[in-house]
Amino acid sequence: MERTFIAVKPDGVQRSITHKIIAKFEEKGYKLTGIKLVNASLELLTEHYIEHKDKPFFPKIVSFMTSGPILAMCWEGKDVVKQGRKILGATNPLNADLGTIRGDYGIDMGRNVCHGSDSVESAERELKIWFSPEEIVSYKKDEEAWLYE
Ligand code: YYY
Ligand code: MG
Repeated sequence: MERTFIAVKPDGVQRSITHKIIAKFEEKGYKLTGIKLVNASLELLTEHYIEHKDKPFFPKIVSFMTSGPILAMCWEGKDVVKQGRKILGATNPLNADLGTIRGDYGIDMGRNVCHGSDSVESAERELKIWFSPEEIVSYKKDEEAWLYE
């Protein structure tokens, strides 16, 4: 089954809305297979945001992402990478549809509440950065028979 890396950024943790993000993925039918709070290091974030390393906003995102704990999660299910991005909404919360996390809970781009992997390859890469293999738990849920035909 496909997996994705979803994180609630420091703003989402400080604003006590981690449960809103978890609820969206649970309600859709996705399975939580890894979860932990992380005070991310500069090294970890540089690896995570390697594609943005030379962009002008890189120092800003690193400073924001180290400003408090991040809730790191692994979610599993059919098409979860693409659907996860839809659940989070557009990068700029002002362009994000209402009903999405960023659309419902964000205003500024640099305070957009959450992160979601943008491809299956990114997801595998990011999960390796944030989790050790034993922190991702494999288990069966009975409701899967009612979710998948
Ligand atoms: O994947 P996603 O998070 O939707 O956007 P990215 O283009 O990968 O940028 C990562 C992160 O950086 C974004 O969530 C907000 C922040 N950011 C910013 O603060 N200012 C920009 N001009 C672009 C991105
Ligand atoms: Mg991205």
